[in-house]
Amino acid sequence: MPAYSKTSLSLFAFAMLGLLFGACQSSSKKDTADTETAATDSVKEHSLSEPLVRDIYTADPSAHVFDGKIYIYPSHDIDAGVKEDDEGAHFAMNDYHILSMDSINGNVTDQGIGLSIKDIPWAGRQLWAPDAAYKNGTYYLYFPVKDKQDIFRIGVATSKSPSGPFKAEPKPIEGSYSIDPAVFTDSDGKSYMYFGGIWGGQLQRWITGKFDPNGSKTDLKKDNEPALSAKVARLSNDMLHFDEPARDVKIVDKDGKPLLGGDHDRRFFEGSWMHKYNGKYYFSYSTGDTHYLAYAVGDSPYGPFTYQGVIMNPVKGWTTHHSIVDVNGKWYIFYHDTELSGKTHLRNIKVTELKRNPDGTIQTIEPYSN
Ligand code: FUB
Repeated sequence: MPAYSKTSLSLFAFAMLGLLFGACQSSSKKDTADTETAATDSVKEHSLSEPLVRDIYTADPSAHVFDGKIYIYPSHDIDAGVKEDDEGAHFAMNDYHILSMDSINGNVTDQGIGLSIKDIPWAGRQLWAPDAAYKNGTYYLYFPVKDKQDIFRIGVATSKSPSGPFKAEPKPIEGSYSIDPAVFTDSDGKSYMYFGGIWGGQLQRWITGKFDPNGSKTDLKKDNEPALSAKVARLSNDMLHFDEPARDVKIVDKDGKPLLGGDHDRRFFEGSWMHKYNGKYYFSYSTGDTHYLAYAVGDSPYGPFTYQGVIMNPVKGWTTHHSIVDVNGKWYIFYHDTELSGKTHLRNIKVTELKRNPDGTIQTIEPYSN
């Protein structure tokens, strides 16, 4: 989850602004700010949807319907003054604000801080994309954060209310690593956690099953080998542990062949999500450095999943991360871009309808008009 600028945005306005930005690099801070304002104005004009929240920066929205209300569990982006690097050090978030809405077009209520890094006993730095789940009267907040050795682990915190505050368990979930937990509960009541992210998310450092401190900081660059997979593990009945060792989430092409590491437009990078539609399991994810939200479909929560296509074309900003939720029989995708700030690490969440074709395939969303 690094900080390169996106190459695939095609809007003419963005290209022009890029030239302008290049020409202004040696100018004052004010000139840069003016350019960013112009950039965000252009995004605003062409955007499919509006930012849901404007007074704080939010990203990585995991949305759920709990008790008939929509709850959103996003990252809370801040400008911590940390220098940008390939591993996303500048994404230095410290807490989560939980948001709620009575309906998709309704007002958004900020329920306040649901969990702070200072209240997680084992945490070091960088509170990244969370998710939430409900079971037997308790709400669970799952979160990735680097431990004191600077290794990403996944923790869990509990509350009796979907809006928190949440209390963190004293240790990370045993057997967990990397980032971006997404918890899916199947119709039979069993819950599964999907997780993992390459580059800054450290998944490539776990290929042997143990953390390799000298491992690659970015991709493995093994283009002709099967791509790194997201992981999935069934959760225990108390939702606090893995019930089994994590397995690979295999994504294959239409001929049943695994997607390769060099297939950057289609292979998994980060930001897993799972939803079920008409008995099929839809695994969706970000392709990272090519900035697509893509999906693959399978017959079991474990897969294998056959690649189907793109759910959303690239948004403004390096990262792209989403969730898909059924609200009263209509499906929505929550996502983020950088409309408000024009800066990679200061994002804002959005929502739009997800439409399907009669055969269940998802129609590709274009987040900006030309
Ligand atoms: O918000 C930090 C990271 O950026 C998330 O964990 C990734 O999915 C990307 O959106």
